[in-house]
Amino acid sequence: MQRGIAALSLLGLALAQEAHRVAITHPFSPVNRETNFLLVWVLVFSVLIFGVVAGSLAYITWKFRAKPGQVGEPPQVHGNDRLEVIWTVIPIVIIFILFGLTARSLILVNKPLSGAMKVEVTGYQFWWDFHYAGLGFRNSNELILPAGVPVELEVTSKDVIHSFWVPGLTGKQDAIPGQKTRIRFVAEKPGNYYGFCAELCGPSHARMLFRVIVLPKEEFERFAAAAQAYTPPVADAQGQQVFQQNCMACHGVQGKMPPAVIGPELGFTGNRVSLGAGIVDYTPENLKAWIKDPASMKPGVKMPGFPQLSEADLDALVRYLEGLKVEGLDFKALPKF
Ligand code: HEC
Ligand SMILES: [Cu+2]
Repeated sequence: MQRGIAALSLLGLALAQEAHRVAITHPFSPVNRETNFLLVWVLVFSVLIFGVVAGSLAYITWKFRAKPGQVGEPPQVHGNDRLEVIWTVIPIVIIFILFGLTARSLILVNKPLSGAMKVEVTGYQFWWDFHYAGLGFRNSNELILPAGVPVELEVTSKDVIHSFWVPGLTGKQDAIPGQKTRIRFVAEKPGNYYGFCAELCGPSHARMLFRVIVLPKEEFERFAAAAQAYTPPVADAQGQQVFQQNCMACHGVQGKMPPAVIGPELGFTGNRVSLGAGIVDYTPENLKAWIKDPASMKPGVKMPGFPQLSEADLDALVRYLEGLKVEGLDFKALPKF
């Protein structure tokens, strides 16, 4: 019993600590503030309607209860024109107010942002690719953005329908094969934001997460410049060889991309805060465990495991991947939202 209570309170604590990941009540962009504004008004009217309906029901039940000594049915009331007009007009007024507020929000949220930075977002089972066509580089599973700069994401999918969602920054947008949907927002505060796939897309849908890394503008510009001029460092020659023999067919390393995009871009692995499309923190241990047996971390994953690699080869490979980074940037220090 006591154990159960302890476990439950631990669970409660954990949930409270992680709640921020899905709480749209902590808006960090004008789009989310708009959604939040709407949420409050819908809630106000819902509470009001619930109060009036439940309250009058309770009152009427009490007022017209059977009195002592009463026999048979009490006098019946048939219709009340004034009351009926009132309870028709009030809901119509409420609907018009909510319609007006919603239309206003929709227009604001969908307004094109001038000078927006464009990023192509592609959903795959079960990861995300981010292509900065204008800047000439790619990253996967971690969308790196400048704070205070409008961005426009062009969202699509290469297999089934996914949905791009960053609760702290923006609403959901479907990623549909063969179609481009747009999502626009300004991330105001630097931080590490949790993102989710919000459309059931297969066995590891729940593990198709991602991160949005919002950097101060100067820091983003430094990263983008370094990414454009990037020559992947070779921290371990043996590791590079193992990579070329086993991984290059599916994984790109900036510029040296495979002919078709099959797996995530690994060019900035050493800068990562997460792995496996946001399911675990980035650490050399998790990286090694992933390469050995990704399916144990992510059921249904489309990457084969590499249990045949020797420990020495694995360690060399991890050292090589760790070295793939832009120096002088630490995304792990960013606050998490
Ligand atoms: C047959 C294609 C294929 C091969 C070969 C392959 N991978 Fe992958 N890899 C994938 C796919 C697909 C994913 C995305 C899995 C997911 O998250 O659903 C992935 C994910 C990863 C990730 C996580 C990336 C991230 O953004 O979180 C790492 C790291 C990785 N692979 C490393 C390797 C290494 C190292 C090798 C070689 C030993 C390798 N992969 C071989 C297809 C492949
Ligand atoms: Cu998905």
